[in-house]
Amino acid sequence: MKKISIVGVPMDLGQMRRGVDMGPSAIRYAGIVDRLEALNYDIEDLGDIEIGRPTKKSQPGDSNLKNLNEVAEANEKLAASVDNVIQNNRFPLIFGGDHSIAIGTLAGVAKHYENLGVIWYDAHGDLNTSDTSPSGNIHGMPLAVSLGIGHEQLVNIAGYQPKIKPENIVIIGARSLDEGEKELIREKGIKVYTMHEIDRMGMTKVMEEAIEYVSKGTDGVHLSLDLDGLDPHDAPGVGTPVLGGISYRESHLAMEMLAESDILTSAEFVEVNPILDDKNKTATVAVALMGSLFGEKLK
Ligand code: B3U
Ligand code: MN
Ligand code: MN
Repeated sequence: MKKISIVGVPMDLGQMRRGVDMGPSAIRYAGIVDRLEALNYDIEDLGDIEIGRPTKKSQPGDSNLKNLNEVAEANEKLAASVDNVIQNNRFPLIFGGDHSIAIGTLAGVAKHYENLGVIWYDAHGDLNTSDTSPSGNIHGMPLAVSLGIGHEQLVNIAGYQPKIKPENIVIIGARSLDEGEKELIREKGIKVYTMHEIDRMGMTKVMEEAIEYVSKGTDGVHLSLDLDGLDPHDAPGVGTPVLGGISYRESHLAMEMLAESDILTSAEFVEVNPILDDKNKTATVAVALMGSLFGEKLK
């Protein structure tokens, strides 16, 4: 796929640390368009989805979910935009924003596939529901929502559900899973490579297996990369850093292996928070990883 459309989602309402709404700007500032154009892609930057500001109505009485209405509304708009990109035969590349935007991305993408594979690169499982969430933050829920589990307002975005199937998902880099998430992983048989497996097997083997796993029986593969999947040393500008993460080097390798496999049909990079960052390091890391993901080579 040589034509890429960029969509920014400047949303920070799926969690409580302000600043992640500036993620799309930071990634653009770090040079993503030039970087991809240098690889001969036809790049179209569609700009940013408009995000509402929270009001008193944001938390309806029946729900503990924070900013539910605004998050749902933004994700409806994002889903429509992503749907349009794919209808135009272009590759959707989405910049967050907090990870709750994956609800809209997947709603727009999964319409086009019977069996969408998903690679979830993250320190967290993002498999909480209103019942299991310790925080009420929707960025801890998008994977569950996309499986059809969660608040109906989120689950039904774009008018259908579920978006994805548990057997088509692989989580990579997990090291902070809540009890309810672990239960769901067991119940649904979701494939997870925690840091334990990455350390034991090495990233090469993990990615070989993961690529094979998500390609089997699927007709498209989405990469959802949460920058907190990386170690906070390499990606400090994230809202919920967790020690002991995937290194910059391992992440490059993972992106290069994905490039070689040529399986991806859409991708998103989320949770870049320039306010918490060290001189735009995390956005720069995101851009470097996208360089590898889209085929940059050293020789
Ligand atoms: N699992 C916790 C924390 C969390 C999830 N995603 C991030 N943090 N980035 C929660 O609030 O659901
Ligand atoms: Mn996440
Ligand atoms: Mn995370």
